[in-house]
Amino acid sequence: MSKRYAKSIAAHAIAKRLMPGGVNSPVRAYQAVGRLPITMASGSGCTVTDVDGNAYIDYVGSFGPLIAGHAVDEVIAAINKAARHGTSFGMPTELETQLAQAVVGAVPGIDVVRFVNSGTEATMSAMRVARGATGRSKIVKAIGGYHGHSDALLVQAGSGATTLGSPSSPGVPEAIARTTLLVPYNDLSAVEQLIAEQGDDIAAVLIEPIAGNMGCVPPADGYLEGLRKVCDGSGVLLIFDEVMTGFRVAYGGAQALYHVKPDLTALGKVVGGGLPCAAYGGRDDLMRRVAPDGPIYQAGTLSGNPLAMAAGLATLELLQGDEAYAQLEQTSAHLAAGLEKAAADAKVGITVGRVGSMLTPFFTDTPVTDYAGATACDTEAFGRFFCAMLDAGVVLPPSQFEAWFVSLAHTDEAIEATIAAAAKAFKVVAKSA
Ligand code: KE4
Repeated sequence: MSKRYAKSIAAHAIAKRLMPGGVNSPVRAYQAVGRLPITMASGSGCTVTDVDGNAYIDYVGSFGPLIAGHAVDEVIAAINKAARHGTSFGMPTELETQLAQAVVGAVPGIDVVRFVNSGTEATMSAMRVARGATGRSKIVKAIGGYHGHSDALLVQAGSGATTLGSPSSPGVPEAIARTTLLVPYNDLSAVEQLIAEQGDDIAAVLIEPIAGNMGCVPPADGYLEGLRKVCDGSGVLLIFDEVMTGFRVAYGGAQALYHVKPDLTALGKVVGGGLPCAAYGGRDDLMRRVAPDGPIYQAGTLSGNPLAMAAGLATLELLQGDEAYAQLEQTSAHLAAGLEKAAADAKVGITVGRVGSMLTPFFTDTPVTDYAGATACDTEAFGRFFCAMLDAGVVLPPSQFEAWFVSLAHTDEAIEATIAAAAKAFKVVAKSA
């Protein structure tokens, strides 16, 4: 790495001594793209600046929360106002009620909601509600689906075609992993077969309605409707993990976009406007089982904290009305088309998976519909593309298996500059192929 990144290199060397990988979440260590991470100093709109003073058009967007952009005036003002009245009480505030009203009003499948502090907590709690309500223990998830790092969900497909989960991390007990069953994403018949065979032991199907953690993979036509139908016929609950898609692909999330209502929903990222906030919610009869209304326990010191509530409310305010999503669609479609043309001109094979303002250029000639398709991509080529884009002042999520995020702050100029940088980066990839 040149002197362009000298201060990031120095910062990382200190951080590494104090924190695993020098980071607080593994993906930030840049291991998937084979280089040292850059350290951020500030963000504004669609741009971030690192500690060396290098500016970048940003498509990480904090991995989803910053749908309005960095340091947006309305969000910062709301946080400042809330902070002046105190940061946390351990007692209810009206800000929680206001954000709860917004969530219940926006998300079709949520009658009752509980705020937590991360997407991991949201999916873990939704799973507990499903298990508590059904008295069943097994959970079905998609191979390549990511729902945070709770034990039952750090599970990978077992060897061969078995659906039995095995731990994807040391520290996850086999006994817990075995309660998780794995199916290929977009394979409805695999879910139907599992439920036919083991339905009486299955509490829920937990799915990203649009996969975002194998790269962005849309649901196949009829897939979500089929999941709804097979769950209805067997007493298995349907949980949509909308931590990434909630308020991202539509104001009501993917369930509003595809008109399929789950029994429980996990939310995160956008709902907290960049502060630690997530939520789970669902049918009234299910959520009334959560303490203190019912016996299913879940709690959190900073759950519903006023600053995150204020940031979430200010962000959702900016998403009111169709124009926000129309703008996100126009900007993102412009980017996707530009990437496809630039890759074709450089004779680099990509296919773009996109729903609204979340998208992934897959380095493969064939459309990606599941995790097997995603892992067949040329990740080396992605790594070279990533590094060339970074040097050109465009920062991407540092893995082929992540989604890029476009915000309301991405101007047409920023998109055109990104496409121009991509045209050169694809040529670098083609040359080194
Ligand atoms: P958190 O616990 O990281 O807030 O949320 C976990 C989670 C749950 N469900 C979905 C669909 C998610 O995408 C996530 C987290 N997404 C990753 C990005 N792939 C967060 C980035 C990171 O791990 O640092």
